[in-house]
Amino acid sequence: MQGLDSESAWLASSWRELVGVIFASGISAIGTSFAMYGTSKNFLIVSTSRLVLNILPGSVVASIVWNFGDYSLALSLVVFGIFLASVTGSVSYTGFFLGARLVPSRPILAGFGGAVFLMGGAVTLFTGLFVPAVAPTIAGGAAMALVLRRPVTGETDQTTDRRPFLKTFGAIAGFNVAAHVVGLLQGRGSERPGVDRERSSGAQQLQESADSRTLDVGGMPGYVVDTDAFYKVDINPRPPVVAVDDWSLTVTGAVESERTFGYDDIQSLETVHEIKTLRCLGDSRNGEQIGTAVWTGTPIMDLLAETEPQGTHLMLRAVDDYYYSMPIEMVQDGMVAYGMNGETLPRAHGFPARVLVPNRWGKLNVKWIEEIEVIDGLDSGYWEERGWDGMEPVNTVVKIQAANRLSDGAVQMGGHAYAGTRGIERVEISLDAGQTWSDATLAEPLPGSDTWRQWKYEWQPQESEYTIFARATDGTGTVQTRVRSDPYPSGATGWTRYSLSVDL
Ligand SMILES: Nc1nc2c(c(=O)[nH]1)N[C@H]1C(S)=C(S)[C@@H](COP(=O)(O)O)O[C@H]1N2
Ligand SMILES: [Mo]
Repeated sequence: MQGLDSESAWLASSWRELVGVIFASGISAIGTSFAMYGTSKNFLIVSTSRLVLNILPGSVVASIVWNFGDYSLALSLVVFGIFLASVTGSVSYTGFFLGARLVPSRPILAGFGGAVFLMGGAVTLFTGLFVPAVAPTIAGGAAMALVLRRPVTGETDQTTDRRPFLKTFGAIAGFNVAAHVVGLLQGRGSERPGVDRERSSGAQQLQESADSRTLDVGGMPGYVVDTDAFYKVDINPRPPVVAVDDWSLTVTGAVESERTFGYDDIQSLETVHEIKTLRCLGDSRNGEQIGTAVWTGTPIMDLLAETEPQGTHLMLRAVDDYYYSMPIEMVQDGMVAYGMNGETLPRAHGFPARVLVPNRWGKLNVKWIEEIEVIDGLDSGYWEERGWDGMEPVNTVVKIQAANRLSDGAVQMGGHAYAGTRGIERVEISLDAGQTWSDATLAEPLPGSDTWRQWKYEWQPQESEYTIFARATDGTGTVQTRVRSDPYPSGATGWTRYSLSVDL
């Protein structure tokens, strides 16, 4: 009897119990990690998702980031949460089992030790983070020891048998809720500083000039897009939370003197404001991964000049381990931005600071920048490692972003066209699938050399079904190619097609 007792005291006695124990342990580990690190890069889910993205093939990563990134934050947390809880829970159960088997006289203590040892080792091994692994590991191991400690005998009546078990689970659930509250509060603790009035007034002027050039078309993004509506693409399940006091931007590598700039140092350099468009390399012809904002920051060359760079290229590195290398001349007119649309740069867009690179795809505009290394020769970049291409200037594209019916029965379409610093000279619309073309009305260009251009087109419909094409001519006089290609690997090409049904 005694033998059976002590044996069943450290083993789950049914499948249901086993699953419960595994999840209690796994979730406790995640909860503790969240309480300690919020959504910084040491949070177990963040480091695991990074690890998983590093293992998966590039095309899968792209579709996860582009289809699920940011929008289904909750989903990715739940999916990674369940995955991670079952893995860490299983690992600690195995550790517990082995520990208890090795020292049958003290099964709980030895089991706890085994769980912590195995899970701590696994977490450290997989995430490369030792310190952040310790606390969650202990919490996970403790949860397991707690649940498996319940008195179990073969003879006890089921109902009385279950109570301590439920109590323990209740306590663990309570602990996890508390841990999550602490984690949420943590993120809130690191506030973002505001922007002073003088600085925001420069941005305000650009915003007003954009507003004054806006065409009267309902239902499309602004000539300057609202911050909330601005697309987001990143490799993180949640944007990293960076505290300004802990943050700095260091210029290293082939320089006369390395320099580290704090948040205030960067703000004390020359301030510039610029309207600039960003478009993701993964954006499809009429996709929505494009936007234009007023950016505030300091010219990146000013910052580099202080270090007297000796190399020809840069490697930009970010808090989330994202990186891109590029020739220095590509950032000749680039900036380190800390403001967006007159406000402090939002976390999702790279707070405390991001780099803006003119005329190139969004991927080069590294957010949460923390190191600029001066190097000799081109190294690689995050998406290049995953099979993507596209260090070239952006492709020409026309976005059809609104189709309205006016009170006189006319159809009105509108949108934006973008060709980087080449600019947009003409947008044409075909209502007959590309046989004949008419010019759309263009808005006055935005002030700024790397911006999209707004257009609209109106006509009285004669038919109930239209297959519409839109194409642009860039500032060099080149008509956009009609050859259609997918975003992978070097950006979408071709005329934008749009099917429209009209009630006559
Ligand atoms: N650190 C970091 N920078 C990043 C990314 C990222 O995942 N991490 N994504 C890049 C990509 S692919 C694009 S298209 C742009 C998107 O910028 P946005 O989210 O501000 O629109 O940021 C780029 N900079
Ligand atoms: Mo991108």
